Amino acid sequence: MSFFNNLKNIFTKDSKDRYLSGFSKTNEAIGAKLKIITAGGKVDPNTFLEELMVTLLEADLGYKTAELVCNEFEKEMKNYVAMSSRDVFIILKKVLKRIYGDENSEIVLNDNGPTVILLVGVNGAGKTSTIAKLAHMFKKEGRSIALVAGDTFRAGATEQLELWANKLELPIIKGKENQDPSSVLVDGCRYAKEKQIDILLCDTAGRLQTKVNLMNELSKMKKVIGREIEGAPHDTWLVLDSTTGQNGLSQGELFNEATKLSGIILTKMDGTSKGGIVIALKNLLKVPVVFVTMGETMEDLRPFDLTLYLDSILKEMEDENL
Ligand SMILES: Nc1nc2c(ncn2[C@@H]2O[C@H](COP(=O)(O)OP(=O)(O)OP(=O)(O)O)[C@@H](O)[C@H]2O)c(=O)[nH]1
Ligand SMILES: [Mg+2]
Repeated sequence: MSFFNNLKNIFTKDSKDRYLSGFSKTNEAIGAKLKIITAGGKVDPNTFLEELMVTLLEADLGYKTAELVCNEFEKEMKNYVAMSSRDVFIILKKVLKRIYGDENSEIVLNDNGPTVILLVGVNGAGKTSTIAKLAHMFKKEGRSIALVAGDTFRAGATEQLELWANKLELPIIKGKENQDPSSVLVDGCRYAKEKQIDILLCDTAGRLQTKVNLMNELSKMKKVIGREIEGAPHDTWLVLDSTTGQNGLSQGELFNEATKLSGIILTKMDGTSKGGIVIALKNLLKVPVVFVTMGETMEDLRPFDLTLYLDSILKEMEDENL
């Protein structure tokens, strides 16, 4: 079984409830709202599409993706004489699944040495705490892990990661304040090769997607890591705060241009009704969401699972139709 599917099996099999609670605010925004609109079991097609559009926009699917969902929904609607709320539930799930497309979230482990994973994103998105959550998950899965404190810019950033490293009893490779982050990453790669570490998780400083020199710094980091370990970084994940709203799409676009992302980690799902951004990101950027976080403890990370996600954001409607 692939590494990612194995993680899914271990960490999502019995955690449907955690998914549901993590997406409860988005479920309020989509599932509960549509449940009210479709209550009584008869849907007027003329007004429903308008209401669907507003609901999807409020859940942060963004205009383009919400419009696509409504168009696809309208096509499906034609097969129905009168639509019950159960029909709406079934059609919407089918349409969202189709628009999301292939789940395509695989983590390819390096067979010939350490797998290097780089986390990037704007300030405060959740990079450092997500590194701790990932380390905890991968460690539980039986992998050897080391952390690299690649944020040499913000005062206290290294200490923050060090606290997690101590808690998780993991080695940490760090530099001095304001040291070139690329050189710290090189040290990390050399350490990982020497100690035969399975997965090297690299933290980076928060940066605005519009600051060209900071985005170029990321390209440099990727280049130097690639010189140390063939194919590294094997994954570059954008950590995106899901409460940000549509600016998340701009972050996705510009980070993808600068560093060719292999996945997105959506954080802080517990605090937002904007979980619809998952669909928008995949539809517009073609970059899959690989993990979601839904709280501040080490356990609050889950591999992304499309079926569980759709069940979670439409939960209220599903209950109606049991
Ligand atoms: N509620 C909630 N809080 C989260 C989640 N993920 C991260 N946080 C909080 O968000 C804050 C910022 O997280 P960090 O991991 O420090 O973010 P960062 O991207 O490393 O920030 P910089 O290093 O400053 O760029 C912390 O208080 C985290 O505890 C989440 O899933 N849910
Ligand atoms: Mg940080």
